[in-house]
Amino acid sequence: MFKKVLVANRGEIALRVICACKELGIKTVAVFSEADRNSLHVSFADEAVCIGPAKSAESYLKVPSVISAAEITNADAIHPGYGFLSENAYFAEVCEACHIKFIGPPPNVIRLMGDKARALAVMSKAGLPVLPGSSGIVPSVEAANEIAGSIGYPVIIKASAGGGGRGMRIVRSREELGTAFATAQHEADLAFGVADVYIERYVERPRHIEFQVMGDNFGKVIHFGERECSIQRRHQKLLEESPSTAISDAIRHEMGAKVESALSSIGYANAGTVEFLMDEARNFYFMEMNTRIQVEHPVTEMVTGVDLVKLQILIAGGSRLHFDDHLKPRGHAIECRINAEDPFTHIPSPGRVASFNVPGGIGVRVDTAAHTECTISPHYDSLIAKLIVHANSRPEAIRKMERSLEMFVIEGIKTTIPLHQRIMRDADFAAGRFDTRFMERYAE
Ligand code: MV4
Repeated sequence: MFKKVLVANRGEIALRVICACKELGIKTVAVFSEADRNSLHVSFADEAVCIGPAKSAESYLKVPSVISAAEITNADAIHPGYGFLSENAYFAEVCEACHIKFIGPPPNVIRLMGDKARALAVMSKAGLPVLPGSSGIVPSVEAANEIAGSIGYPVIIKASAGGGGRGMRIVRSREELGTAFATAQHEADLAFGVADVYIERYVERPRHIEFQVMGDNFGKVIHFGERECSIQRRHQKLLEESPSTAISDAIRHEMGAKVESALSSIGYANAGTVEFLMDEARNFYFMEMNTRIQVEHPVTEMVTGVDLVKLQILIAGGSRLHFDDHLKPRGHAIECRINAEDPFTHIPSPGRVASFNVPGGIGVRVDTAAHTECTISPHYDSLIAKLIVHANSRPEAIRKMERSLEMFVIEGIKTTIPLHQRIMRDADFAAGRFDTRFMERYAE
């Protein structure tokens, strides 16, 4: 096993990885920017290296600085967390070249999944259901016209280098297609430096359901069930839960088996998430794959009882997956993302946290690196805590979340706590009646 792991991240996820290392008896190295000198991930790591100024591009995103920190401290592996360098295939290659284990999938798999059009084609061939579409990049407006005509309107144009909702265009008629195609290509080029786009049938009111997977380096891939992520706003998830109210044991079993076989056929290893759209008839369509541990991984941990971050480290160190074929989810877990922002305008609210009091009790988990008197920096994303509850049933989990939100006291900055309190009291949410447009009702 590794002797020392460098954690190439900050905030709650850096602390989460440090916790996993401590439990495995592995030493840790934190890296930090000048803005994060007094952060908890720095205090709790065995060693810490300053890698640059506050700006991410000059610190957490800077490959030579992170690699140098690993070399200097003699770390034998790097855990990238989520965001920053976690899905950078080049970074994973540099780690490999420097004989530092990258705790994640192989670089070629990261690169494949980063190319959304290619990922779709490969996953379709590997047996996952996909929407009718261009099956690859659309070279011209003439080709776009022909494809859209044969799929039928509405269609959606997506940037192949995109993901997470950036660079998409919905097209409702033939008349709109020419302009939409040109605009989509232009926006893709501006945002990602690659103009490639693809087309698929547009699903009006989808749910976003994703499967957690883990693969070892011996060809075995296991799924850990699904997460329901439809409660989001502007492509930012607000709340996630597992299991989804829209999935039966039979469907989970069927989709899980498809996901496992598709991923083992491409040599997938380590943690990953396969995202699906579900339409109103409850058909699944593969959308994209994330090749990292995700923000919302704790809901899966709570219902499966598996520490996914420890498992990532063990697998990267050469361990085999040795689970019985079917992990059955136990009870119900919900996660609320507590962001430092105005709950109703979505404007960031960085600053000094005057007081910070976390809820506790049975089935209540708080993943955070915040504390009383800490400062939320405007330089990074606004997530300050994840509040996760686990109970025997969904109604009990909702009640537990309500009381935990009430007992979560954060003063000095605005947070999304009041927004989550409204969702917990929503009759449609309680009934499991929602899709990705659920939050539009709170728009005013
Ligand atoms: C779609 C779609 C409807 N039809 N694709 C948004 C994020 C990006 N990964 C893909 N997205 C969507 N793709 C087709 N063919 C609707 C969305 C979408 C969405 C998806 C998941 C979660 C929230 C969403 C919010 C708006 C649109």
